[in-house]
Amino acid sequence: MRTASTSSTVRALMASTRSSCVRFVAVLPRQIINASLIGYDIYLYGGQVTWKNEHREELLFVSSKAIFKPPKAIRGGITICFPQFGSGALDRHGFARNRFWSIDNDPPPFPTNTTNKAFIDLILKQSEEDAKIWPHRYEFRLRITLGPGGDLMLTSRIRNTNTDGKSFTFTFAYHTHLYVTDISEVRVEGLETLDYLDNLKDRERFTEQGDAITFESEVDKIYLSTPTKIAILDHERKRTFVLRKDGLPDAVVWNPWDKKAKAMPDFGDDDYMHMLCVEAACVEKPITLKPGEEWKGRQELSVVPSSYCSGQLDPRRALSV
Ligand code: TA6
Repeated sequence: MRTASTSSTVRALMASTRSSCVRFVAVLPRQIINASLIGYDIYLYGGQVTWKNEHREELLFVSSKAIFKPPKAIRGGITICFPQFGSGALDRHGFARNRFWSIDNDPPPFPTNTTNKAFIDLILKQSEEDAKIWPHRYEFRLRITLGPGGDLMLTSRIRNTNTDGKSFTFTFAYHTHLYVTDISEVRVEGLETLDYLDNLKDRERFTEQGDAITFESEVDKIYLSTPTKIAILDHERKRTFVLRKDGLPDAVVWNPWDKKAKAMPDFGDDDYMHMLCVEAACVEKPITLKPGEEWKGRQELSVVPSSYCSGQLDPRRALSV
């Protein structure tokens, strides 16, 4: 792990194995962040990330039945969906989540307005095997950054490196499993009144009604042209996740609820009560890159105390953090 300014502040990057998934435990240097335990785990299989606070509590949900072994992606954390979100010509959610990524030990600097950040770059490129199912050369650079306050930022840079002059097209999502105390006490702010595609109804288009998004049954929606900031309020714990995004116009919201939870072998029967997926995504309008072109998509997560006034959560305060 490096800071944006210098690599000499590397403090801890330990590799361990959990079954056959290589796992890196990255801990921020003490001089960068007071609570040195705030951190994330990175799994090279799928480039998956989990995220903890200063009490070593998981901020992202990881299934109680998660399988830390290929070929499936780990059920939890943040999964990369590329080059296809959902179903289509490729396997569901694309192949990136089912490949081993490598670490770039000498990453290029990105333009950034904050210097006090620690980051690690993962890289995925075309393999011979993938060329048969998706015949495009690309470089996917995933930068995982931990901000001074413990914020988790993922920046994806995907470049078309085709030498045959061909463009390629893809859809994308940061499949983000948030840990929530009790799903029935969760409220999402920032998506109300927007249009969405309902995955439970063959992606039929609807408009969200009402002034609050709460949960009492299965939900699987792709909200379109969403604002760059979404708040997920965990009423029970009085804490709010703030999701900021850039380059990713859509937002997926998913909870399988009880029946589907029971049908998933790597998901505990009651896990649905403690998970909500809110995912910065680009689904409705796929991205096309010509050779040499690069696309960038960023998702940043932070946790703040919820504002709680007279029994009502105040969305304006949550969103202005
Ligand atoms: O992001 C929501 C979603 O596309 C849902 O449709 C749901 O099935 C979920 O992803 C999980 O997909 P997976 O292939 O990981 O089981």
